[in-house]
Amino acid sequence: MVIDVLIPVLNEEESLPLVLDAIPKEWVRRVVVVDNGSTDASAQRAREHGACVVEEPQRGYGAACLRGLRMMAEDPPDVVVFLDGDFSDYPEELPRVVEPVIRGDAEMVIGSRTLGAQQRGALLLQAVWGNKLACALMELMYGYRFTDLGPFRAIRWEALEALRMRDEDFGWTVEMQIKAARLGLGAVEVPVSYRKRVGVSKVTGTVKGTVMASYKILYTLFAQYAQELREGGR
Ligand SMILES: Nc1nc2c(ncn2[C@@H]2O[C@H](COP(=O)(O)OP(=O)(O)OP(=O)(O)O)[C@@H](O)[C@H]2O)c(=O)[nH]1
Ligand SMILES: [Mg+2]
Repeated sequence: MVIDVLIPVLNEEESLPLVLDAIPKEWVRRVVVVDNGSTDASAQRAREHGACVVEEPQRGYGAACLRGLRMMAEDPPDVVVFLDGDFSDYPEELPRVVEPVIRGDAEMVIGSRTLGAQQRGALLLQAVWGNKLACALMELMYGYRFTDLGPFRAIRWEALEALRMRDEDFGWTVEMQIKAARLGLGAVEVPVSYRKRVGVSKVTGTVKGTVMASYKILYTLFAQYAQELREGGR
């Protein structure tokens, strides 16, 4: 199976080399770093550490992921692994995250930080509670039991295409999960470890990021559910 890794990045020059060097190379065909208009040396560091770099000027986590996927579509892998560029995740756990897909046990695997070993203070309180709420709502809506909206995840290319991902910012992770639930994709979670990031926080470590992410996650959940009800009612 061909595995590609996608890393959306905004100003992560310190952490990105650590992330790239920790990816188990023998498992991966290519690593695509999407540089989302970084003003530091992220793109240069990415190239130095063996990644393909694509640029996406439109800010936003989802916009960067969509750009990376458009690039991959020219020669798609069997499996895409998403990973953050801040060195909070442990890239060496990649085999654990892709194995259920390789074995054919799942179409999508979410690396759950709540099931795994977390460094104290790595997952901020707002992230813990926000994820709990989002997961509880998904369970109520679809009976799918997730424990996290973690960024470290793997999905088969065809499954990802079927999801028709659209979110251009903070709703990206929850959109993938709720659409997977709507389509009835085989999804599992595996525990992943999590530590404090290297460098400056962009999302849950900032008030603005937290408010925007919370709003967008809840909006995405209810918008998807409303669409489901409308379509179900036809
Ligand atoms: N492409 C892109 N990436 C972003 C943007 N904002 C954040 N990121 C990246 O998304 C990942 C997660 O952002 P973080 O700042 O770590 O947010 P977080 O994980 O909620 O919070 P921390 O506790 O600080 O780790 C990192 O790899 C960032 O570089 C953005 O606007 N565009
Ligand atoms: Mg982070």
